[in-house]
Amino acid sequence: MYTQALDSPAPEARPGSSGGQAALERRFEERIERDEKIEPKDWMPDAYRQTLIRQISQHAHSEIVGMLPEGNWITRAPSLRRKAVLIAKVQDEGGHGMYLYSAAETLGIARAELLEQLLDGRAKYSSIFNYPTLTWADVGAIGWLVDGAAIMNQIPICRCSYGPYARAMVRICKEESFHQRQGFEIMLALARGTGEQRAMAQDALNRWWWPSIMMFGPSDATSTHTAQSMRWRIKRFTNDELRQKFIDVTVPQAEFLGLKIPDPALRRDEISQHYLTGPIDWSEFKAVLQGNGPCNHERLQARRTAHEAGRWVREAAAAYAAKHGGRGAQPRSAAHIASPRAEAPCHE
Ligand code: FAQ
Repeated sequence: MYTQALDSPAPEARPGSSGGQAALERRFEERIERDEKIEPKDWMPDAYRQTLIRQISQHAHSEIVGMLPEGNWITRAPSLRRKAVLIAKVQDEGGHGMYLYSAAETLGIARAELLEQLLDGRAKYSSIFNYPTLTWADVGAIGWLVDGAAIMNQIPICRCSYGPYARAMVRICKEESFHQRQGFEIMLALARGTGEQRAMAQDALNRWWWPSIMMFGPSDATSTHTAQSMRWRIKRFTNDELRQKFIDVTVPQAEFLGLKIPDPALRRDEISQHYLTGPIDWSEFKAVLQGNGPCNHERLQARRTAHEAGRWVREAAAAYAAKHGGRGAQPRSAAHIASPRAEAPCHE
């Protein structure tokens, strides 16, 4: 799937040669400086590899867990058209997870190990997916706000220094853009609907606004990884920069919908030309990251149940592969398909 150019280091840069490590590091830094893509078979510092595995796998887990809140509404979509669109969207998110697991695998970690980290609670996934979808308007709010935030964060990752991650992100961003529009269109329909529908849209905005703002991660002052990831050009903007871009784009959209952002302190600063929000409640963010959000338990439980429900598929695929002398006893594609949802409803 990926172009894997062999990086043949100059003789003095070969591991084991005198000064080899330092020369390899220098060469790597120079390539980053020249904005070259680092490919899977190229030499890279272990910390760079580990940072990518961490970020890409958290991203992959987010896509897969992110199927759950909206998947919850497929059977209750208000029309056949809405249902078809929602099925396609949720399926896209599953696809994004698959590309991202593939990209992580190019760094030398097995998908099974990444899934184990998710299922036993060691791995993080985006805080946003630990909130419940209480009404149909939440499906609109997720598309509009959550996919909107995801695009803002992910477009710069198309220029990330690691080739497979950057390339995976190109297609993902195109699909996220469709997702954002379908969400906005749902919100528009509700905002132009009956008083009850408008109230539903407003309620969804009230509940999803702050969690969407928090999706961008901790403030720059407290972010652990931003400085190094910016140096390595994995991240191109800081968490606060992206958060601000999202706020600036989204506030006028809420105005267009005739909805009110749930922040009494929100104001436009004429000097900086930015919308400034009131303080973010980071204690809520921390609680969600520590597993104490409204749906953390249900989300993980749903993934564990689905994984168990898919066991027979993995076993059947492995037996088939062994019988036909195929790719071995553990074919990846069948072993790690995101199985259909079988979850507790998380008060949704
Ligand atoms: N939730 O030092 P930083 C989507 C963790 S996909 C949970 O700032 P970094 C599509 C962070 O991992 C949404 N944990 O870290 C969709 C780190 O923990 P660690 C996911 C968070 O990596 C839409 C610690 O806090 N998108 O929505 C969060 O430099 C609709 C310190 O943070 C991506 O993954 C959080 N919100 O920056 C699907 C994009 N924020 O590892 C379905 C790629 C931070 O030290 C429906 N990822 N943490 O234990 C990134 O851009 C970055 O990883 C950030 C975090 C910006 C998320």
